[in-house]
Amino acid sequence: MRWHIVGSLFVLTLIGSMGAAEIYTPHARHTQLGLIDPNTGVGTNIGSFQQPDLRLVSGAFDNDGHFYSIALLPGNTDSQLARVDTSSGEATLIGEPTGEFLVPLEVSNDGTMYTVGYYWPEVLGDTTDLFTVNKTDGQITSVGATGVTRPMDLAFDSQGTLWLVSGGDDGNHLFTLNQATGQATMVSAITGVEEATESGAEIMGIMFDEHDTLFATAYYSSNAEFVSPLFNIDTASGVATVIGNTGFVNPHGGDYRYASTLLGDFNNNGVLDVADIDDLMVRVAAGENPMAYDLNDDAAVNTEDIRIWVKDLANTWFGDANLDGEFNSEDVVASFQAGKYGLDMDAGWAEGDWTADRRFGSEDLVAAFEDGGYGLGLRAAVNAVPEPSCAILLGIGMIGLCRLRNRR
Ligand SMILES: [Ca+2]
Ligand SMILES: [Ca+2]
Ligand SMILES: [Ca+2]
Ligand SMILES: [Ca+2]
Repeated sequence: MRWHIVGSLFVLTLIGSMGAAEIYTPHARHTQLGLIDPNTGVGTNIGSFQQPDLRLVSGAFDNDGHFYSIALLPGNTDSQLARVDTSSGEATLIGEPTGEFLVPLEVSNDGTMYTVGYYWPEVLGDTTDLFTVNKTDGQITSVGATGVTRPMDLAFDSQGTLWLVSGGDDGNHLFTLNQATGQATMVSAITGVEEATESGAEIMGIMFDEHDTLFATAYYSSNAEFVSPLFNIDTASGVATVIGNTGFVNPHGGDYRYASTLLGDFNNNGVLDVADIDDLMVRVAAGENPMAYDLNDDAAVNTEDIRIWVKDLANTWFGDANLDGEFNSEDVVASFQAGKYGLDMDAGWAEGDWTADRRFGSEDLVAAFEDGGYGLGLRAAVNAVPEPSCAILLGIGMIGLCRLRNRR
């Protein structure tokens, strides 16, 4: 009985923390990913970036839930976009180095990624420009000069205003940036950081929550180890107030992840999308049982959870590759266009894997057609579900599948 009570409390605790808002940040002098509870300031380490020669200096959530950072190459010779797995901390470099020295990173609500040049001509950078970043090849395009020489972090507020915090000679100052020209306008000088830290640390990580509360962490520029509190900053006055101690040594950059109240919205972006079902299918294929993915609370993460996500939560059909609620020729065309049919290559939901084995093959088409939604329109509008006829299958050129079905 005692065990049962303890077990139940444990489960309740985990469920209570699911979907909680969290701040993700590089820490341990750019080598580890950690998360900070915005209510208490308490930090929890996630794991190493597993890039021992690189320093990751920033963090930004895209609107699909992916987390990106800027990696500084050895000797500050270059910087490169990276994507970071928020479960493990592992970082993967994207494209090629940019040829500039960059530190801040942020993504707007429409998915545009921004960074700013760090002016350090003796080493590498000779620009203070605001840049947009191509998330596919990591390359940058100038918007215009900010005029701020030591940009440290960027953050969007809920109105779409882009904020910047600076270090160096302009240290502990908040600016807003004109997104058409790049030009910076100083808003306030931050006070209260030195008093709280007695170290001369400066704010180098800023992030807004959905209510436009500005959170911040501080960094100490010398080689000394510095454990930062989480601060709350009043943007108008610049007054910084300590929320609690992160326990993190020299956190830098970082971003706030919104809490989603939508079941199955694993990437916390407010919609059930391909990224969510892909995430769930990867967990099922891996044979892990992470509780956050257990949609029916049976302590297992398996095909039944996938069925619940597709049928009950997303209210659609297996085979609906583009998740528009219908399974039709568009989905079949799109999945084949991904070019992975019959190949030993990783395939996601949009690429034809509807059986969670990370491959697109005839068994996926069988599973999708057996679900019975082909050509019936929105699942939400369908009551009776007739079997798809061989004529439909022949019509889209799946003679093999038709034979296969007839043999059953
Ligand atoms: Ca989602
Ligand atoms: Ca389950
Ligand atoms: Ca569809
Ligand atoms: Ca498959």
